Amino acid sequence: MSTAEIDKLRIKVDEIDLKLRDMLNERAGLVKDISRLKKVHGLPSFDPIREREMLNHIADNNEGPFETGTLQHIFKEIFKAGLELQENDHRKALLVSRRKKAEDTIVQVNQDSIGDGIQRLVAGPCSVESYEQTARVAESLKKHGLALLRGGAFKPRTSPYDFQGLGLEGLKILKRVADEYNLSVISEIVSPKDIETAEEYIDVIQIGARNMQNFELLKEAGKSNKPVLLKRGLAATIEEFMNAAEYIISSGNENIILCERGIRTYERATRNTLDISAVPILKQETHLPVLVDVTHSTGRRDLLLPTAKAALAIGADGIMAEVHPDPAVALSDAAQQMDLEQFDQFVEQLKKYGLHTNEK
Ligand SMILES: [Mn+2]
Repeated sequence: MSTAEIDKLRIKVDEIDLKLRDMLNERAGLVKDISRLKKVHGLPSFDPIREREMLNHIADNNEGPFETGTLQHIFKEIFKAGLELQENDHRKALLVSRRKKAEDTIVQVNQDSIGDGIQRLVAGPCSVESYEQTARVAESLKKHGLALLRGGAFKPRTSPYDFQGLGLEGLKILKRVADEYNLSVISEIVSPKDIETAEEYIDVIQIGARNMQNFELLKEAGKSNKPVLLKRGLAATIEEFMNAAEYIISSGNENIILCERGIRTYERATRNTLDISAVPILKQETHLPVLVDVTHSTGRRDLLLPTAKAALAIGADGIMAEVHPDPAVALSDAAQQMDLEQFDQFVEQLKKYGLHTNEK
């Protein structure tokens, strides 16, 4: 066989490849049509019985030279690609996605806005323990020109025997302190039935890591007129995190702030592993502002400043950190809260790296 003959055959192979390409794309178009109709009828995208029929159909009429098993393997890949295409379509349709809305969502919290390109700090005690304790932290925030106070009233704790928070009493303390110091308050709500009450006392409803997939709570927060700060679950993928936010936005509330707070890995040097790359991914994939909680991701006081710097450098819309007048006696998270002096240094250092404060 001369090389001219090889060239001729190769041209034919190339032609067939192009035909295969066009046919695969034509097939993908049909799969998408089926997917659309399935959605209308509420049917699942994957149908194993139908796939078995398709594989049998390929085996029935196979005359070779490919063995049936080889062909079935190739077609299985084609089926899989079709399924992925349907799932990509669903992702594209997410209301939180950048594809759905190109411009950044700016969440207004009283006089401050989150997501406007200015990097802010949200700080406060892990738990609200008393008026005096909360007021002392508020005073420190005020001194630095910070306006966003966090504080836990309802505390979902790992152990049922740990301090569970002051509940409504805690919300009342937060409200009093916020009014006295002209601050906005962010506090976690753990039960759908408390959302309405919370609206009277706080400015931002926090949904904590352990409740990221509490879908009834997400839906209820979605009906609220208050912004929602949603923390990433401790074992949640970015896709699951986005879908949790989707529950809120699809219930009518688009004022959502995402918060990366570390994920559980095999590493024990830190309490969790701060997934710093989640910040630019979430900024690319969604139009929502993203905060980094340096306290719960590290669980270590000595890592608060370096991780906060990293968060500012990578483009987070803000940082969240815990501060307590006397961390040693704190009723929760004693090991990683800063005292007021450490907090002063923390803020001063971060200002050099772009942190915004209203200080003159
Ligand atoms: Mn805490």
